[in-house]
Amino acid sequence: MADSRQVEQAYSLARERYASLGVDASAALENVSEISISLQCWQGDDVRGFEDSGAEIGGGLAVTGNYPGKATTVDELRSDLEQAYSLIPGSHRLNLHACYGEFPKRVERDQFGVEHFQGWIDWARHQEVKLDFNPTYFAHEKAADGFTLSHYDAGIRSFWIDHGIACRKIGAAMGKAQRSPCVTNVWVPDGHKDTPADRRAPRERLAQSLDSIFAEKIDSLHNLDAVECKLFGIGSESYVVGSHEFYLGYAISRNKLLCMDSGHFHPTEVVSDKLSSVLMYVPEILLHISRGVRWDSDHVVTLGDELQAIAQELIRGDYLDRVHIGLDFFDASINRVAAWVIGARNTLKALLFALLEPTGQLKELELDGDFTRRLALMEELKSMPFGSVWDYHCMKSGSPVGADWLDEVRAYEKDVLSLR
Ligand code: RNT
Ligand code: ZN
Repeated sequence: MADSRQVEQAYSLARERYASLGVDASAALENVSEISISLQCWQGDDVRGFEDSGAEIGGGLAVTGNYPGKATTVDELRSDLEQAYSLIPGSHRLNLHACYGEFPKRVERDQFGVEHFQGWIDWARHQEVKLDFNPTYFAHEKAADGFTLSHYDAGIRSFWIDHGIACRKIGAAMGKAQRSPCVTNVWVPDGHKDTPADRRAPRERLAQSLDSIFAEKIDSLHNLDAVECKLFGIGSESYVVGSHEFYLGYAISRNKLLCMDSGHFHPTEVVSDKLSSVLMYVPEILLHISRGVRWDSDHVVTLGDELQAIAQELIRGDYLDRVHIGLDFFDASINRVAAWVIGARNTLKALLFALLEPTGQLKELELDGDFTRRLALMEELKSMPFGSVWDYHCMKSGSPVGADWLDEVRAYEKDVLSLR
């Protein structure tokens, strides 16, 4: 267990060091406490959901690993989430997928209603967690050939359009109940494994389908629509209908949020560099913080260069009020609760680190043309006593300090997960 006196002392020294750079560490702590991260429900059960459709996950989403203890019921998933939230400083959101509704019997996706999510809405109110939402366009026989909203068959398209319409209404009901807009994010797997003969028609159909889904005006205090692009998926290596250019254009022309997943671009392309461009033209952004490894986009988020760069952009550009931060990874090879905690704590660490930067000073150096000092200072910042500020933040937020959280996950594993 961390010694609270030591944590306090280390913080007080760190605060002085930051003050000498003109950085107010306690203001940074206040700011980071205000940031909510939307935890992806699907990390808890390997993207299975409770729908019992019998279909394989598909859509190019692949979860590997068979670590014991995954949630198989809604109560288990909620209990795992509660455990995760208790180990992450601050108050955070939950990103639900439509296939995680509570269905008394098989309900078709175009028939999903608020009643199937009332249990989640009640749980969320009780937990003081706010909800975000996603229609589920995969793991279904009508998505088995890899196409949904851009399908050539009008009947299949209209089924998926109706699913999208139903989900927007559910999102709006969540947003209304929680007095905070629910971000409802559309991601479709549509694409071709091999070179298509027609790249144009599916894109035109996707835009039309989306227009039909978004036709009804919904109060933005209740629901915000986001659309998520992707470069390629497993099985859609040659062509993804909803590419970055497609959705960037769509979001700008329809005034929608663009969802940028940090694992959905070319390996040397980075979301951090796109934020300030995209935010010139779209009102708000949804981030799916993820970690790409070679061809896979969904590894547990670590505190790496790109995560830090994204956080720095959000702070340097003063974008926090226009950016919704969600996590998107699924790893079944390690303890699933630990995966959430690691990814969420790292995202918060990156944000706190960025908040502890003397941004004004760096920008001045830049204007003065003193790029030498700009680089020197940026590098020196990396060895400032950031960890002491983070530890203090965890302690003050009633969250475990350092790796102490892992002891709690281990105890939970022994008492709960291993009995499943
Ligand atoms: C898939 C997208 C999408 C999904 C979730 C489960 O490549 O990133 O966000 O991960 O909808
Ligand atoms: Zn994503």
